[in-house]
Amino acid sequence: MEQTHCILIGAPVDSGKRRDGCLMGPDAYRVAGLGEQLTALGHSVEDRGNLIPDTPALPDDPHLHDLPTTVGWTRSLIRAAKEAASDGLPIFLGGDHALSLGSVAGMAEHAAAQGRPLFVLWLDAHSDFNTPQTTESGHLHGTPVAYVTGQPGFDAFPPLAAPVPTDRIAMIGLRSVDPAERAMLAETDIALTDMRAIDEHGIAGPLAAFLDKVQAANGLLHVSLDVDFLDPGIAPAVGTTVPGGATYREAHLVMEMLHDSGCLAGLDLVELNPFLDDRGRTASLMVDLTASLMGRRIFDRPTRSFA
Ligand code: NNH
Ligand code: MN
Ligand code: MN
Ligand code: MN
Repeated sequence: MEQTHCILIGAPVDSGKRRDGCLMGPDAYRVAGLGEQLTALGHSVEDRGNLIPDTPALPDDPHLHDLPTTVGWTRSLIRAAKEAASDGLPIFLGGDHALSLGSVAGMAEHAAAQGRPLFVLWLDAHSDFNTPQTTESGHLHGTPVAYVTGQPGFDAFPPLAAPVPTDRIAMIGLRSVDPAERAMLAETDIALTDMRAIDEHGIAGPLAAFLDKVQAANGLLHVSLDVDFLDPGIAPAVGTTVPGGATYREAHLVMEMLHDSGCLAGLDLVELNPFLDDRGRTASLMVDLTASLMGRRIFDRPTRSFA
């Protein structure tokens, strides 16, 4: 099995929405045994501890919740992502999804420096395609995909060195999209797979099609896994539960297919709110999914039924 140098980057971002608690996420993943699981799979693990956000001299924006803190996180995460990506596989331990403004922007810079295209897989109930102008909640965790694709309105944020073209993004698991996001998404070629499509046709098809594209382009793939991609029945520890999410096996299958693709270059584990968890089961599930992504499998060879 291929050995990977996994770099854990704690990013206790809690500024992306009003309800607090995601700042406990990085330690919950550590307590749930993320490092040990990766080591048991034969990988090397380096825990870089928790990042500290920059403190930009920026005024508050009355329409937005805690803009200065999220801009500060974005700056420090872009640096951390670029540093880690040249040393191994960065695994960002969130923190809410505002983390991904920085992690994805930094990974995109890294990929550009390597002369390779960055692709992004967004596993989430939400499309996170609001801009600071369109957001109704003022919650910046609902904006990272708009930022990294270069939509207008992010002037307070670091200028994007390497915008991600929309045809290199796939979203899977959608079931809560705001009207403004829906209108803007209709103008893009982001690949959208909502829960209805998964119910009717399964989750493997759209993922396989996207992975074929990544492989054909010799791309680097960044995966952003929001806890609310999962059904709240198996993953209650998230502030924005939406019924009807991915099942246990759908989620593991996604991870197993991603592993087999060999394209993985970076991972965000976001939106875990340990304060809302039930005896650590959501943190443990996220760790198990990461283990599947990093090569844990039921058998070492494909199995088939007896003819
Ligand atoms: N779309 C909503 C907003 O912008 C909700 C975003 N919440 C999330 N995103 N949890 O993944 O406020
Ligand atoms: Mn807050
Ligand atoms: Mn999200
Ligand atoms: Mn979400």
